[in-house]
Amino acid sequence: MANPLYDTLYGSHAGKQDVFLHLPDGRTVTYAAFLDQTAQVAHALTGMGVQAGDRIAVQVEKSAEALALCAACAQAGLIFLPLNTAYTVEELTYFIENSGAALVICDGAREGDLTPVAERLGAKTATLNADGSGSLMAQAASQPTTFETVARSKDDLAAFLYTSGTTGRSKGAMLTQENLLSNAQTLTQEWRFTDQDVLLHALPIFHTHGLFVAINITLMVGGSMIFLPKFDVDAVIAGLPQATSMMGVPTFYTRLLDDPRFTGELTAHMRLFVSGSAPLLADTHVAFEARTGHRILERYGMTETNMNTSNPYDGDRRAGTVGLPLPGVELKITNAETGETLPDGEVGQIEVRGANVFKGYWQMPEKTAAELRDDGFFITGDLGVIDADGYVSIVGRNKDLIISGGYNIYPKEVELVLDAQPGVLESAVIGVPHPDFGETVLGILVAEPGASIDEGAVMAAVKDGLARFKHPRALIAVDALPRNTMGKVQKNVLRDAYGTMFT
Ligand code: MCA
Ligand code: AMP
Repeated sequence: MANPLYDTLYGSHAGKQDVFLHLPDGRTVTYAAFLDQTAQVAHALTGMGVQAGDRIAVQVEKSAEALALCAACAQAGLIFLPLNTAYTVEELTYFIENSGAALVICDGAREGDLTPVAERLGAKTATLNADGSGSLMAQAASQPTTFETVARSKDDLAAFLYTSGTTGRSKGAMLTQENLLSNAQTLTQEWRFTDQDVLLHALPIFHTHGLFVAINITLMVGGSMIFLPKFDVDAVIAGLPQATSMMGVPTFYTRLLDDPRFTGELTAHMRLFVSGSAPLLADTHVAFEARTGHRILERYGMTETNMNTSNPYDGDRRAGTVGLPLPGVELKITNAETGETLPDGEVGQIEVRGANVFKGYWQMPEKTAAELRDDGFFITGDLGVIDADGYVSIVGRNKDLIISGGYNIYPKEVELVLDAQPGVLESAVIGVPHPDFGETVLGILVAEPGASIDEGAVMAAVKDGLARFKHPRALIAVDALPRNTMGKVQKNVLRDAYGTMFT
């Protein structure tokens, strides 16, 4: 029975004794051992009563077992729904409810909080801890090491990834097997990956970058990964001499440049550094080359589209640009009001079309229709320009979004929490430049007439409701928010006023 995602990325490595994962404790996991464990996890999952097409919500730390869980979902035809480990119970409740997840897999530390929520919403729970312990692997351990792969087609859904929206409500982006496979195939070729590659993996595995771009490319070619639990400068510096390639957000590269141990000699074995998820400053690009001799390859993607553009592997990697549309991806710049295509050299909204583009937002037909045109073009919300050589530069955003250290924060979601606090009349949340995270979150508050705002209480409420990376790093009280004649808050005025707070 065919299942393109499983067969291509996983089944093709059956029986191989080559190393797939190098783990921080010195252990290695071969492809054969990984696939045995994948089959056991698939049995454990189906033993809990889940069926092909069910959503499996997963909030667990990064581990080899977490990867086996992802692979097991592919083998059993389940929809993998990874969730940021920073999300609060309040945030998770929304994702479980909205997705209609049949099973929630979480860290043991979260079990007490999440089990009642899952039960209320009709989902089962199981645990998976950072060290691989927990009820999921306990059930998997006694299962057979082969599992009959569930038949799926390339148009079947493989994953839901939630992305926040301008209204504050997160949307589940539905990704098919074809979306993931086509992009992995393209990137493998464009970036010249082979089974000799050793990818230093320090990204989280609940987002497209760390989960699909990095891991699926490795699986596509049968390469290996130095699989670090998170980005830690010491661990990355220790791993680089054994690695050939690394993918990261700009913060990874600025943190490495801040360390004198990061030198050309240390990176002599490397052939490729990829950056994405947030703008890489041209200064960082230049400093990186001066220090190491390597030119970072910057690419541009989105949760809804996987990767859209990339600087060339062999040609000119231009600082400040995100390169050229990938083969199979059509990209155009349009007028945001009329939707008309603009000539090269003019700034407009970026639209993309291709096998990489998602199938829409789960149970949100209006939002899908607003962003995904009937002809298949997806309106990214990014503003860009194409130069005479076809290179794309992102020059701004047509969406109110902050990207901090590669994590997206939609100001509306934070504003809704701030506005609900006693004494707060209204708020505006803006992103301001930050030396480490690129941008960081600032909350501007206006008090109700005669009221005073208890900042400690406001921050406590924020902490209860929102993941840490969304928290304002400072709150500023003002008498009134600047507004234009239409009454719209002028965030650019606020950004001008407070833009240098952290630099
Ligand atoms: C951690 N904190 C953050 C962030 N990360 N705050 C704001 N922004 C962040 N990104 C919090 C921590 O909880 C901590 O809070 C404090 O900030 C400082 O933590 P620190 O130890 O410095 O952080 P860290 O644990 O080292 O993490 C920073 C990081 C990490 C390594 C940059 O955020 C990261 O791995 N980012 C990658 C995100 C990513 O993969 N994005 C891809 C999205 P406290 O001080 O209270 O303890 S996919 C995507 O965007 C598309 C498809 C694409 O194109 O790729
Ligand atoms: P997400 O919703 O997490 O998938 O984030 C996607 C957004 O990240 C895009 O719409 C862009 O705004 C931004 N992004 C991704 N890669 C880059 C890049 N190389 N340069 C600038 N912005 C980027």
